[in-house]
Amino acid sequence: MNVLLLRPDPGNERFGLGPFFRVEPLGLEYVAAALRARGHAPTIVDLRFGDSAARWVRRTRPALVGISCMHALEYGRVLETAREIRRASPGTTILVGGHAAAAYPSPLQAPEVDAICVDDGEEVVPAVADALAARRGLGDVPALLVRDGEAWSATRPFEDRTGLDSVPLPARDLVERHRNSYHCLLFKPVWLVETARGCPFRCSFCSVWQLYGRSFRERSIGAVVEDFERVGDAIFVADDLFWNHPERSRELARALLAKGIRKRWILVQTRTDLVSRHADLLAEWRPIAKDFDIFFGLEAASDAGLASVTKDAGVFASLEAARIARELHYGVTGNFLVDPDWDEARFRELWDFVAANGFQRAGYTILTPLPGTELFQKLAPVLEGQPWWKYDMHHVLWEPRLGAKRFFELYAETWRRSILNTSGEKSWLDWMRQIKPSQIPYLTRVLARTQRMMKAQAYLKEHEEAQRVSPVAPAQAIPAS
Ligand code: B12
Ligand SMILES: C[S@@+](CC[C@H](N)C(=O)[O-])C[C@H]1O[C@@H](n2cnc3c(N)ncnc32)[C@H](O)[C@@H]1O
Ligand code: SF4
Repeated sequence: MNVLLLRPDPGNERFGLGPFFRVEPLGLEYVAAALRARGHAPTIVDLRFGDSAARWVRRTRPALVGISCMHALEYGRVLETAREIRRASPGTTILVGGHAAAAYPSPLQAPEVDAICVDDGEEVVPAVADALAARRGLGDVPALLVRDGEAWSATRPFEDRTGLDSVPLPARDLVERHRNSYHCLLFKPVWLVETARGCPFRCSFCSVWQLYGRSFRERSIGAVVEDFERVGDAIFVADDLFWNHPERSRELARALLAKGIRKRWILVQTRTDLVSRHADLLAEWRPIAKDFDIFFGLEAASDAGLASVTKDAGVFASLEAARIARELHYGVTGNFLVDPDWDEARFRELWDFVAANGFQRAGYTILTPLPGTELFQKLAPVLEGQPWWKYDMHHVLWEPRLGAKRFFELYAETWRRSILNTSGEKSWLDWMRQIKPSQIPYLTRVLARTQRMMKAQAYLKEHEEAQRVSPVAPAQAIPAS
């Protein structure tokens, strides 16, 4: 059966990581590999590159279209894409899945969607395709919400989480035509690789552990080594918590080294306390890439700030992790949270911490209650009516304590302290010296877009426009704890 898998254009990449991290739809590639293994014929289209969903429907004549919804900010665009497909091919079954769809499916329960996958896709999507091919209903396929007219019903959940080795390698060939467009700042093209899925920690703002029930699953060493061998020399590792299992990570490093695998660049995400306890493990991994960056959830400038988001690690771990990583010549990058509840002193505390500890390579996100989290549930009455496109961590969803104008002035000032500010510590010329001349136009475009994050007016303009349609609740509406 022909199956069309779509990665929609999120439509809101004006702030945040979107413009300078554009990576392949790896989830769809695993789903496609699973479909092939069952004899189906998948096509993947990345709509961020201007393709039209309707044109691909006419071209591939699919019986099933799968649309991925990874981020909450994409709900609106996913529904628009579903409507476009429905118009182009009314008889095609439309299935939606991905992180945000599974974590909080209700915004997608609309007439233009036929089913929503509320778990991983490797087992579910082939089972949907098999059921459609056999003209059976979807009631026997696990982990779905299925629409019947206006009513939605849930099918049985999985008894066990899908083992990652059930689909050892993703169908990367299906996105190869986009390869030269996938990039992460200085590196282009890049490949996205997954070695493990999930996280056992419990940070209050994070949707990952809440979706996966704090589980952590690993791919076998053999599968990861093979994937590393097949991809190019710049790798973004998708895992939320790299090095989580030190023995397995050590074994993986040794297996990669034994095969002679070396990369130009690797980026991994991990926790500060993990790194602060495992300097030896970082030493074993270091030779695998010429440039090796770590993205830490630094979150806050004080132990109290970290405790308030249940980070279960203190500032000492942040400083130790940075020290160890720098000594081993890793690039230390990370992210801090900015809370709309802050007063001026909290901003200054963060600026001082960043300056004192050299964290200029960090980014800053506005604390956002993500759908599917307890925080979202708690704040549901305050959030009512806020449009999903604002869930990009650079908009406010209720009135900040300092008022929107002052808050965004201080937020923009915070971003001006990052190395992405081309009028700051690292100039445009410093950036250009790091790349090949042929990449100058691309990096110039990306950096130019990024400068919006340093301008209070850019945030305020969007905030005021949104206020006219969906005003935010006052700061006093936020529950005290
Ligand atoms: C890679 C990634 C990105 C990439 C984009 C990747 C892409 N191709 O589009 C980049 C770096 C650009 C990015 C940006 C952002 N991201 Co992001 N991202 C991730 C990350 C780390 C990995 C996703 C991944 O590829 N996993 C591996 C694959 C194999 O798994 P998967 O995608 O989940 O796919 C499986 C299932 O979901 C399902 N599935 C997937 N698609 C489909 C489709 C159908 C039809 C079906 C049935 C099933 C299905 O099957 C797959 C196999 O089981 C996740 C973390 C996570 N755990 O999800 C965060 C994550 C999704 N991102 C997040 C955030 C917050 C952001 C940003 C807002 C960050 C920022 N500061 O700006 C921006 C938003 C960008 C934008 N404007 O669109 C949050 C999402 C929060 C939310 N609920 O909205 C996450 C969960 C990270 C976190 N810890 O908070 N991101
Ligand atoms: C850097 S990675 C985390 C790496 C690693 N798992 C850790 O926790 O250290 C993801 C970061 O995105 C930011 N983030 C995730 N969910 C968020 C939310 N709901 N609001 C604001 N920022 C968020 C946090 O700073 C989080 O650390
Ligand atoms: S922020 Fe990081 S450590 Fe915390 S729960 Fe999410 S993935 Fe795990």
